[in-house]
Amino acid sequence: MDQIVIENLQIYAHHGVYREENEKGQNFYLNVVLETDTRSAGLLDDLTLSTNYGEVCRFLDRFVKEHTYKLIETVAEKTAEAVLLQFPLVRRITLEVRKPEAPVALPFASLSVKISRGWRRVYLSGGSNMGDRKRHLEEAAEALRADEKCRLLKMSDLIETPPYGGVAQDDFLNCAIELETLYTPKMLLEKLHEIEYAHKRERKIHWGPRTLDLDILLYEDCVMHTEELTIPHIDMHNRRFVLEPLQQLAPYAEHPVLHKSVRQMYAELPKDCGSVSDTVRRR
Ligand code: A4P
Ligand code: MG
Repeated sequence: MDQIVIENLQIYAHHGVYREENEKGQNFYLNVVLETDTRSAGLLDDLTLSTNYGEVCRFLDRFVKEHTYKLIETVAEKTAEAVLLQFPLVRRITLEVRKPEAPVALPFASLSVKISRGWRRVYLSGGSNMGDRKRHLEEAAEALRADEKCRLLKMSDLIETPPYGGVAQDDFLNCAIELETLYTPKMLLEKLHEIEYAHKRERKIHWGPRTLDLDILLYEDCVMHTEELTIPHIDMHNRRFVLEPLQQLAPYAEHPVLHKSVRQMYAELPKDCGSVSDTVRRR
């Protein structure tokens, strides 16, 4: 990815653990690398197709002056997030916050924290088989759209599917959702649980009926397994109700463990594995 680079932007601000630092202030220096596609702007010589580095500098100056944090870790974290939210063409930011006048009673050249943050491409699966199923799924998408740390890119058709997993229950309405997010996988799971609970989701029977179920299928090419979260979703490759809508959005997305495309996993499903009965168009 192309880069716009800002070196040693000097900002007088008041961050620090000590009271004197908050009262008197000191110089901070920011090194910034913005990852963004500059090709069209470059070819057409058109600033509106790029990110104006002057605006970024003024934004950084204002943001770092207006807030007071104890840690430069926090300055970096909050500032990186603010830039990603403010400048939509920036995909990723690497930000170093230097504090060369830090009160350390020893000789040193500089002290800094350097972090890298960015938008992550994620695929979710949505399912409902209680109440107004269509409304639950559409409101879940709305809730994600309303969250500034998520950009909902695409939603598949809603498809009617027979229950999978051996529990006798009503048919489901399922969909897949593509989004970009600033959340980590764990934070995203918390957000999804929050949306599920807002839809009176109760966790009673494993694989049982539910007003709303939101699962993380893929999170970039992340592979992780903890007590509360497995990515890619542990059973996605066996589920027609997952792969059919996902195939609509991302046929060539790759499962980072099986190294198969969504299209290939879908083609390899056994014929009798929960065939899809109907498709409910969303609009
Ligand atoms: N968890 C681990 N990995 C993930 C992940 N990648 N995404 C943990 C989301 N959650 C993940 O999930 C239990 C816990 O799994 C979460 O708290 C999280 O920490 P749950 O949805 O609360 O519980 P559950 O539904 O009882 O179990 P499970 O295994 O999540 O069920 P599924 O896999 O969600 O399947 N048939 C059709 N046709 N359509 C459906 O949508 N859904 C299910 C439920 C069964 N049959 C279905 C459908
Ligand atoms: Mg779930």
